[in-house]
Amino acid sequence: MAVQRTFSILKPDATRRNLTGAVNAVIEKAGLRIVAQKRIQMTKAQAETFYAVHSARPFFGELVEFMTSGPVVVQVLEGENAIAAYREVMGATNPANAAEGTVRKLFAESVGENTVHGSDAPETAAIEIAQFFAGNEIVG
Ligand code: YYY
Ligand code: MG
Repeated sequence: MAVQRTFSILKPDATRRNLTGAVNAVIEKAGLRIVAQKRIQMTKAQAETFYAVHSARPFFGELVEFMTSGPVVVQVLEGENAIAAYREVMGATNPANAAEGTVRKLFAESVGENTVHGSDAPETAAIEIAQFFAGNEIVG
């Protein structure tokens, strides 16, 4: 498997609890390299676009409200098989189902406030990276 890039968000529950460094330590210990990173306040429009695939789901309104409730850290991670590797590091969407040692098991408070986002496929990774980063902001 070739070197790949994935898009990551450290969500508002992570910034609120001052956990960005602790999450980054788990990411880096897993062998993923943070090749771009910035702290932003997501707008409602950005959050709605980002999670458009979930727009018909009952939790969509709460999801957009949560994602805009405080700063987030958006990142590009690089490594072997990075998309699947980061999904492993994150753990299951619902922290109650997340494996020991995963970010969501270690830190997440609920399925809604689950600390991290990671892309689920190469196509979505490319779209998500392009939504938040210019090419020259990514330094591998
Ligand atoms: O990719 P991942 O974040 O693990 O889960 P998704 O199924 O893509 O859902 C995106 C996001 O939506 C999830 O991280 C929290 C929220 N959510 C929710 O609040 N309640 C659910 N039952 C499912 C997802
Ligand atoms: Mg997802």
